[in-house]
Amino acid sequence: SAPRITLVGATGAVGTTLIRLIEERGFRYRDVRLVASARSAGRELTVDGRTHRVEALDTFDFSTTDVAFFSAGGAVSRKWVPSAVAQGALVIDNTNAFRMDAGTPLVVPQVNAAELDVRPAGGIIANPNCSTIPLVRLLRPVEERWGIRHAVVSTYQAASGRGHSGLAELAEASSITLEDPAATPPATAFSPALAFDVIPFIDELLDTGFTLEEQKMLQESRKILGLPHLDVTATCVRVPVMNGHSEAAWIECDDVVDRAELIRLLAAEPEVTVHDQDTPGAFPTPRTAGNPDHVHVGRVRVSPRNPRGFWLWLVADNLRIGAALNALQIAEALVERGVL
Ligand code: A2P
Ligand code: 11C
Repeated sequence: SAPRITLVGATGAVGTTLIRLIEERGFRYRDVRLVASARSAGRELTVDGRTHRVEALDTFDFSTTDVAFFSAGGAVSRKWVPSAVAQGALVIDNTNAFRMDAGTPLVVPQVNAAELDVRPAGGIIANPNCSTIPLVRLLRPVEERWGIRHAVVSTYQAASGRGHSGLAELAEASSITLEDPAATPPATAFSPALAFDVIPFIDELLDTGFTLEEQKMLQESRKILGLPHLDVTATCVRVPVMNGHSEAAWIECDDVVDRAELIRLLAAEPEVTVHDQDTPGAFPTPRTAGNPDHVHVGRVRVSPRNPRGFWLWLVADNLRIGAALNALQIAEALVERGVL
């Protein structure tokens, strides 16, 4: 019968997106529980037309949960996922807490769904970072057809990657700056303030000089694609966009790439729209891309000087494709396989 599900971080940017997707996709469940911090306990949220009270995580019992979606940040997952697993729940974790653990499958269903054929012994399935997911969905068919020598990526990441507080801070800082361009708006979620600026720094700094966000793109891509030597290097940049991450990628292959074939290949991927397939010069943007459940591609250009390499531009809804939708598609695949 349908699983009993629990959403941890239900009041957050990813959690509320997950609720909408459960409704839109008609995901079947026997029971749904909504969990957040003690601050939100008692708040009422609606799922499929029914009102549910939010429960506090620190007193929550997972023994009647079949699958728990965690999207309340890495620290919350590190603290509470082990006890949820010990109480018998299968956890789909949206954070960076367990992704690179050897026993934890890191899954993008369009790429490595075979990882979902059996229940993982550790009880955790990790959902990759929101910049990694759309990239690997496009790298996979390219790797299979031409082999990838390396990929160089710059990201243009939206405020919603920092959750509700990032969205609120960008809105507030924008209106303060419009009123007075010399003002110093609050800069807590982002530093400096994101309004009318771009910030080449996301997550924490590592000894290598790269940020953790940039390292995630390399390590997670290798793990998901099963290519431990894949060369991906990234610069991750926060831009003053409310929602929707973009990426510019240069991908160099082992063999010469044919643009028409490349476009056909990408367009044939599930839930991918190539904007310059039929309309030359057409491109997606975070606001105009269209179907938020697709990865959007444009500006596909094979280099005339090095036809083994090409550029593309991609846009993907980071709260959906990059987080809640990927997590729900993992759950759907588990149900389809009878694992859940
Ligand atoms: P709350 O709304 O009670 O603070 P966002 O990514 O939009 O910032 O959302 C973060 C989500 O994680 C929210 O649902 C938030 O709940 C939840 N959360 C944050 N800290 C904790 C915590 N210590 N325990 C449980 N849930 C938490
Ligand atoms: C951002 N990518 O845009 C981050 C959010 O590792 O799951 C997700 C962080 C993560 O800020």
